[in-house]
Amino acid sequence: MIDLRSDTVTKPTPAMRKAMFEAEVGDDVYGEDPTVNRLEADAAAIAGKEAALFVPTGTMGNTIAIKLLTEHGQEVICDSRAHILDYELAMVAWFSGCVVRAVPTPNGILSAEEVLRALRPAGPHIAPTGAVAIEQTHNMAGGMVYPVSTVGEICDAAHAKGVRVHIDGARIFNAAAALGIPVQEIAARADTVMFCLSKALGAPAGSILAGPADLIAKGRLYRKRLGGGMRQVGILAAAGLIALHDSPAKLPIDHANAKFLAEGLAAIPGIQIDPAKVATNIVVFDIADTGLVPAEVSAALRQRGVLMNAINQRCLRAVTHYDVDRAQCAEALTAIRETVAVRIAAPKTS
Ligand code: TLP
Repeated sequence: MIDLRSDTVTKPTPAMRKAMFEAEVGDDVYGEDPTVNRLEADAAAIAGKEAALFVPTGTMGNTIAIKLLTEHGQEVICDSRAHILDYELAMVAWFSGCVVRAVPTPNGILSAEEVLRALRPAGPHIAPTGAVAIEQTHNMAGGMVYPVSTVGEICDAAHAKGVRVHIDGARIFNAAAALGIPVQEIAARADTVMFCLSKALGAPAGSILAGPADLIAKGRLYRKRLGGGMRQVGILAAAGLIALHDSPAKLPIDHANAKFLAEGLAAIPGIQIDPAKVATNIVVFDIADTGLVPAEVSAALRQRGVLMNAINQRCLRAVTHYDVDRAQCAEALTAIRETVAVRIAAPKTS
């Protein structure tokens, strides 16, 4: 199978498996797992924040961040296709008692002006804004990257109104690779940042939430409350350390493969995609003009050994990662080309 459904499907590398086998461990709920402690210290330094917390998933990291930055009965501003809105089981409402103020954007990237327009002060009828969340890179918008200046402008605008900013940086290392700058430069003015070790960086599980020491200390308690106190989890942190230190340098290969896929897709009749906009490892393409629906194409591709998810009524998403090489991307392109061509060639029955 050529699995382009997500970079979450990456398998741990031999180096990760070896490190997991040899990991020194302790009870992390007592703060006694030396490997977790090392991972959290290194992650905080890389994020440029005072402290970091190892959490099982990106969803838990985002959930804790929103809880830390808001009070019950507030609003959280994000763009209308944000992961925290569409794919985290309404955690903003469930754990933090807030509602989302979704701002539609053409490409997933908010501007400071849009954030300022959406910000709501307290009033007799109004739930005030508690936090702003931005997604770097933006998943459903095709791995779009926020320019670092825009991140800074949004943070400054929000802070001027007393509102804090969280970065859902599940793929912030992809953004850093695309921008050619360190992660800490992207996250510098945000209050909290979450990033995943388990996606393109390849760890089997685990994410990081980084921010000021007092918030992260409180976040540790929320993690426990959510059932995320994981005991001898240095086994996973050992893989996380390799993900953190060794994997980022390899991301440009995934990005080049995504660009290759996008260019190949753009040449297929009926498929809409602008390869110039593909800057990281996510390729979202529109197949509406082929007359097929994405779920059908996804099912047909599966028959040919290629896995890709339909993400709405028009689009499929392909995500490149280190377990899919250039030759497999070329095979995937052939499979798509032939799947779509069969339909275009077939006479319409209705
Ligand atoms: N994204 C997954 C699916 O949930 C859609 C994927 O395959 O891309 N923030 C962003 C921007 C994400 O893309 C994801 C996962 C998360 C948070 C949540 O991470 P996990 O899966 O570790 O909870």
